[in-house]
Amino acid sequence: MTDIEIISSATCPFAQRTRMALIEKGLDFRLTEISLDAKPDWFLAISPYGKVPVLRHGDVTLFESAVINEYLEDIQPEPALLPRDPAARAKARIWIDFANVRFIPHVYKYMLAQDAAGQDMHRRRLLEAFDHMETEGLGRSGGPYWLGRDLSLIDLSFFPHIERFSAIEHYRDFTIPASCPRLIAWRDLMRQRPSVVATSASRETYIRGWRKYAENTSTGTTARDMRES
Ligand SMILES: N[C@@H](CCC(=O)N[C@@H](CS)C(=O)NCC(=O)O)C(=O)O
Repeated sequence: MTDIEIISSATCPFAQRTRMALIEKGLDFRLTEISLDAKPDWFLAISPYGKVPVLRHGDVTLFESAVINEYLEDIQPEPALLPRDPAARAKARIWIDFANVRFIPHVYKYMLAQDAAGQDMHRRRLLEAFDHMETEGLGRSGGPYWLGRDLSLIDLSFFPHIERFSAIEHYRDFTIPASCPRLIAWRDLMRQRPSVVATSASRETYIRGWRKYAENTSTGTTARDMRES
């Protein structure tokens, strides 16, 4: 029996990052799914923000998907998902920060916004982010992955939310623009990876899951944090 456990909720994109990293590294893990609508007390005791994913590994308990993925990189360096060179490693972390701070929040805020002005603003921010990702990310590396030939934690950080644009398109009639062909080719290549196949759900499932954001009815901490930030 494996001693790594991931606590997730069905189709959480942040937990998907971590599940993909575990699969890419060939690490066995146990998946425990909880309902975010009825968070168990044992979960609240180990998740200070009330969010999944949480990783338990022996006596180590961690939260925040980007931090968990770096921990996995440290305990299982092969296959490497970050460059070894310190400067290249730092630059990779800048992209992961970009995903967390400058891209993903606009996805949620765009969905939560119920008025045209709010939606327009976050749609514009997403278009700027897509342009930056296309030219400065995949454009500079030459692809097919974010850092070139090999998959990295950057690809894992962006992919789950890129994949959820099928639901965003359903609710907001907006998706990755045709002016980003590298991004579209990257998404299609990522979809073929076993780590994606094993952790993905159908478009219908994503549409069901994102209704609470699209209609701004979510009572969860993710929506609350996005409304307040
Ligand atoms: N920054 C966190 C975000 C995690 C997150 O927002 N998870 C969502 C599920 S996808 C959650 O658990 N939300 C709790 C809630 O909405 O009550 C990470 O990267 O792990």
